[in-house]
Amino acid sequence: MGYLYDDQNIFAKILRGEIPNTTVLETEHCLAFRDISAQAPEHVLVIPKGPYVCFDHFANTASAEEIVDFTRAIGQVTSALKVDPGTGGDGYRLLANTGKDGVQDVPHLHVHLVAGRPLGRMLRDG
Ligand code: DGP
Repeated sequence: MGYLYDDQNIFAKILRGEIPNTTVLETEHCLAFRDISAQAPEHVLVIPKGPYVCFDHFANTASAEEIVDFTRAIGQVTSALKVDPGTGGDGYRLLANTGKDGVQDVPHLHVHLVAGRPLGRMLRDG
């Protein structure tokens, strides 16, 4: 079964400028903006501009240029937030909630980048 992209999802509206956002970084193929319900001092969502529902949809069908841009954008955001350990930052966590079991609320691929406090271990809730 393939993916059907719903262009009325909230991130599609953000990309079209119909809903405001606090942009951290914009590239040719990506937008990074602050999560409206931040769960850490730094909580940024990085999304591709293309109509991809989730990570595997993107990984399997996006162009190499889009994939490189997305990966580099995440790297640039870690630098902008000064959380990258390579330059002395305290680190961060990347999460891409996907589908029903992953509890994905917005059906447009987004990576959560959270940082700014100790984040604990993963998957405590089981
Ligand atoms: P997920 O559960 O992984 O699909 O996360 C969706 C995230 O999107 C959630 O952390 C809250 C955030 N969010 C929802 N609506 C908006 C919005 O209108 N603006 C911004 N900046 N973030 C939003």
